[in-house]
Amino acid sequence: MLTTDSFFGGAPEANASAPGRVNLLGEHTDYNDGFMLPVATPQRTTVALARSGDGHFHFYSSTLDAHVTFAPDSSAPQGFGSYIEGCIRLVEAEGVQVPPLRVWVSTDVPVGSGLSSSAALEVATLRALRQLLAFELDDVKLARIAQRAEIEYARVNCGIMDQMASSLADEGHMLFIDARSLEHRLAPLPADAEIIVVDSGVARKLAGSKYNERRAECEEASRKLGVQALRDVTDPQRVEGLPEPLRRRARHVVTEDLRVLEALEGVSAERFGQLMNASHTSLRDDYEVSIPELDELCELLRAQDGVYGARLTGAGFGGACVALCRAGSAARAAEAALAQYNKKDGRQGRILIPVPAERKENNESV
Ligand code: NG1
Repeated sequence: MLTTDSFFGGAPEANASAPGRVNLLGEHTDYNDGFMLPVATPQRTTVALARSGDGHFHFYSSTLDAHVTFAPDSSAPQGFGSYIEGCIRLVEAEGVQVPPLRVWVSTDVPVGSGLSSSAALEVATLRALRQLLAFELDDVKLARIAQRAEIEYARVNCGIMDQMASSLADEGHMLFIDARSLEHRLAPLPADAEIIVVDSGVARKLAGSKYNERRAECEEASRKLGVQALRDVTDPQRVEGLPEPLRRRARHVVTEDLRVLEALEGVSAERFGQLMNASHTSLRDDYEVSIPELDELCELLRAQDGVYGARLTGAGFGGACVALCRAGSAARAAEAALAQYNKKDGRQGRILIPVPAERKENNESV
């Protein structure tokens, strides 16, 4: 594994980092122009840069111990390099000249668990490019470019939540995002509460194809209702005349937006937990993006002392659950839930947040 010293032959010229995100409420609402409430993860991705001086791009991921080299008139092979190349090309498209670079990446954001390691990579890359080349780029525009890198270069047709969260959220607050206007503001977490995130250990295999299917269903529901996007439906009764499964898909999105808006008013931790539970039920029954392991993990988390509510977080079909807990009770609640969950053969659930002490010490990527 290469250190920055050995990769750059000295110090890099720029160095930036960005977090992943955990979404507390507002799932599958971003591509419906709706609302969401993510927080930043304590885990971050770091990107260091320097001019390569040899006419080639060289990307190195110390997490994967993988190296990619390509000439400026060709492209990086699909993989971690696509995200970085996408950011570089899109910055060039903004009129900034980017010289051939050496790019070093390291992350402890868990990959494939729904904490947006890809957005963290894009946002950290753009921050490092902004630092090196000293061009003007505000944090919202940065998020938009990061989202385009994901769509056009990594070929994932995502909404804007992950990149907005990585660019603008912090660990101590929820970031309210309006995906249509990109209006955003930090809001306090419920008083005396903290979050835990527990990975189910189930990889998100169907996420890509089912994600696109859900997007198409939402677009069809909007067309039938004569609205630009489901965000424009504020009365859940309006979806009741839609044919199935569009009725249930639209009902999830419309009620989820209402849950976010209620939570934003500053509800108690108990009420916030109820809204999270209702979100999970809606994702499971109406949106059909849960799996039995996530349902079970949420049940086990809710059964622990001090847990106000729990839901799957991210796109679903595997990945992680997030729970809101009384301050000081999160780690113990997660351990107790996992002790039950992992009793079944082959299960490898684990705590992602709060970052377990031994992982913190080793700065271990998970
Ligand atoms: P994750 O869980 O990071 O794959 C996906 C989308 C988001 C959002 C959520 C569902 C990507 C990269 N991101 O998140 O834009 O739509 O699902 O709320 O696909």
